[in-house]
Amino acid sequence: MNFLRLFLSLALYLRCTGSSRILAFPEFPSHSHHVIFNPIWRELSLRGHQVTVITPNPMNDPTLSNLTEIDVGSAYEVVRKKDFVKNMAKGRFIVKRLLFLHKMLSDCMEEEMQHEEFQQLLRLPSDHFDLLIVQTMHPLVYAIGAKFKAPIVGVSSMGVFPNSHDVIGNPTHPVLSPDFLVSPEGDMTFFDKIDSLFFNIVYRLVYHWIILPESDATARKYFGKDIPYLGDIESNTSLLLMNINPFVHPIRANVPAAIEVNQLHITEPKPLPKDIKDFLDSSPQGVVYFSLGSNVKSANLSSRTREVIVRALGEVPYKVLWKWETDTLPNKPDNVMTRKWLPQQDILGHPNVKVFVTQGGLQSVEEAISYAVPMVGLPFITDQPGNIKKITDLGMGLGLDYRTMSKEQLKNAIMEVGENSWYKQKISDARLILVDQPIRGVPKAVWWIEYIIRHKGARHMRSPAADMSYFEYFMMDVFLFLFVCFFVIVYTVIKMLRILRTLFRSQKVKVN
Ligand SMILES: *[C@@H]1O[C@H](CO)[C@@H](O)[C@H](O)[C@H]1NC(C)=O
Ligand SMILES: *[C@@H]1O[C@H](CO)[C@@H](O)[C@H](O)[C@H]1NC(C)=O
Ligand SMILES: CC(=O)N[C@H]1CO[C@H](CO)[C@@H](O)[C@@H]1O
Repeated sequence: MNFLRLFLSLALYLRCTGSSRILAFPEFPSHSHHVIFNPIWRELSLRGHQVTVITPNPMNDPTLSNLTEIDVGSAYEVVRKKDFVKNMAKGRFIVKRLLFLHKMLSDCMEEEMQHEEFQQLLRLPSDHFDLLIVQTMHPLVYAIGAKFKAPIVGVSSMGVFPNSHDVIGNPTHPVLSPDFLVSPEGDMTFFDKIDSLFFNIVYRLVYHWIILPESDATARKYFGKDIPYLGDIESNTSLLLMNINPFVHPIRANVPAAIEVNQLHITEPKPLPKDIKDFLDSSPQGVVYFSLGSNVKSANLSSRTREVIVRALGEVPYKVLWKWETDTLPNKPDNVMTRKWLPQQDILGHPNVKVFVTQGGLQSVEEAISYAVPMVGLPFITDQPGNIKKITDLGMGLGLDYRTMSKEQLKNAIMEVGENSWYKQKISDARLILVDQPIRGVPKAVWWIEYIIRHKGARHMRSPAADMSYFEYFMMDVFLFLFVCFFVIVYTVIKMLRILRTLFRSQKVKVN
């Protein structure tokens, strides 16, 4: 029976959904997000769909003849001007961070929507696309749903905010599934629980009273006065595809329309460029691979932090490959080689790489697990501190605070992770679990996207919770009723007892 079902679903996957027209709007100008999304656009186009993507990170691959990319990379300038890393740093008041992100993304998308090619898109007939795919970072993207009448799929390169869970009726329990911006990793203290509950309430107030109405007003500037309310378009979301890693993200309950995928960007290792291959091959004593990802620039570290790192790396008995974004690294030790860009996965796949020093972004962590390279984490923003805490708890590496660490601490952490085989064992075990899945990330995401097209939005799997008010969802009507019943009963019983007592007394008096 199971075998038959497997065969049927495979047959459905192989059977072409036909060639559908898909419009995708992954709006956020951040390289690490598009590393996750681009393989999905590629695969959809290879399967014969006509895919149009409005993206700040186009692949520009001429062999993908069914893929049209509208390059809105100019939005990166908006992010650069806003000092994203500093403004999203942990410790800042959560409402301030949310409003900063809202303003920044709103400005980015206005920049993107003024694009000539975007404007041309709006001249197409409203039934031109069979499916819309949006990144669920900001409600302004739902404006394309005002123009094009088609089912909507939300995608996220990490967890999603409570509003995206709400529109498909996915539970957001503040203790069981705390938000990734709160991210009290592991066991929550009593105050973490209060913090998480507070976030759940405050987020919704900010979203529904400020972010959504403001975005709705902006959308009307570009899409006309008569469009439906943005929140109503968002509420029509058919499916949510979340990039969730089973090790760093908490296990959570999901409704059928919430699909977890991972390893979307993991590829087979490719041959390395010659200079890097020679460097790695000639280092049997081990190599430290150092990269702080694409948002945090190594070259923009404070000079104190940079000096600490340079001196620690100079003292380890390994060679070091450092993703360093300028031409010269001051006081560069002899065992260190720098490059402005490095093919990270292919390097992590090299057997001589012993330790990965990382900022702890989700993609980097997933690559480290996929190639079983233990980590030393120097987290900076958003989900990075939480990811590194998780990695440390699971024994897959160690974490340090880059602001306060000393040269000795960094050196010791690298030596410990490099020499103690326990870390390597732990991450190798994790790797076996990560890759043991019935279907890999990209085919799974594509299967679900085509499912939504085949079943025209798949309303049949919409959770009833998606269309309930908070009042109904939390059964306040039921509790209110029971509460009233309880008081009526208690009141009646007390009254009756009083009457009985009076009767009893009056009888006593008579007897006397
Ligand atoms: C483009 O789509 C057609 C079907 O619409 C398909 O036959 C072809 O293989 C696709 N080509 C590429 C390069 O993806
Ligand atoms: C939501 O979807 C339904 C069914 O597909 C459609 O009739 C309705 O117009 C949509 N509402 C909005 C606000 O887009
Ligand atoms: C390499 C790099 O990103 N350098 C940047 C560091 O930050 C300053 C301003 O904060 C920029 O002007 C540099 O371009």
